[in-house]
Amino acid sequence: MSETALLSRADPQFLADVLEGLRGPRRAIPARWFYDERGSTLFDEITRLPEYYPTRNETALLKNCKDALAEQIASGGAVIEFGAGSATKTPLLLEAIDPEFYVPVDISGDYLRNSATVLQSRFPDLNIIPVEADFTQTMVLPDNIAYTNILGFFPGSTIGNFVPRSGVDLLRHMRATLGEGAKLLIGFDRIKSADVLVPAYDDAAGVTAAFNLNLLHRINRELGGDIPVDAFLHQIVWNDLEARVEMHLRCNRDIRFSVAGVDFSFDEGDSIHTENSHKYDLRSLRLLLRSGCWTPVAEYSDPEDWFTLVLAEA
Ligand code: AVI
Repeated sequence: MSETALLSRADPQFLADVLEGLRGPRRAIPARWFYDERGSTLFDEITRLPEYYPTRNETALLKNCKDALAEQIASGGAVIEFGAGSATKTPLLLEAIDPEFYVPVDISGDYLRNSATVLQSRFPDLNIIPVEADFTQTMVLPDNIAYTNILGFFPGSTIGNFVPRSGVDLLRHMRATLGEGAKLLIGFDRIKSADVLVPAYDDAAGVTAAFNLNLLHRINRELGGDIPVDAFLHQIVWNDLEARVEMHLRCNRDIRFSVAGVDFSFDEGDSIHTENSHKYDLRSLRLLLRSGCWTPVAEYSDPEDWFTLVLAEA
């Protein structure tokens, strides 16, 4: 396929973010572009790695606080999940609170519809209404659902992938989408020793490295790039000041390459910042929620205080 034909099919926002992000001196590409088909498969693998505790701990926490959640949240309402839903965590919530409607919202339509089909076979009586939309913006919910007892569900500590200012905006958009009287159940990964945090993002099997490097393969494939992927190394930094794990792609030699006909040159040691994963203490997560117009009403943490689920009210 010619470069013009390839670029005419490319996502214009991806192209703009990459061209802007590769310009120095502080190179950075938004983490949302990790999730093409290969990236989503690799992320699924990450969630099963021995070093990646967040999924395991949050799942165990959901199991343990099922009864407490059922006391706080009336059954027969609607669950709006921000994201396509996980095969393990979503069923636990649905079993606990028995809603009438389940509305998963995700930008990736195929992924969304596939997981909705799997879930429907497990919950045949549940009304599942997948919505293909960008949940980082305020959106209109489908008009055929009951607007009483709305619960937003945002697990996985995905909030941590947003810098605090964007996290506040995101929470405010969720508040506007869900409306007055809604509740939100949201997961936060807690601050802990760098000896635990760093391996969770730099696993021995190299799956997270492949996930990070896949971004460069995606750029080459979708934007007609010729980045020498083998010149980049996966690098993890615990940034204590910002309380976040950072992922970078560090260049190990001087290189030149082009993307969409634009030339770039990198020196040895230059890097591209590809992801932030913020971690929280109780004060910082409460402050974030309040700044986002949500009032925390209950907090559930695991025995190690590694992960916290917060129920908040609009
Ligand atoms: C999706 N998100 C919450 C993951 C995280 O832990 O920040 C993404 C991830 N990146 C590398 N490993 C997992």
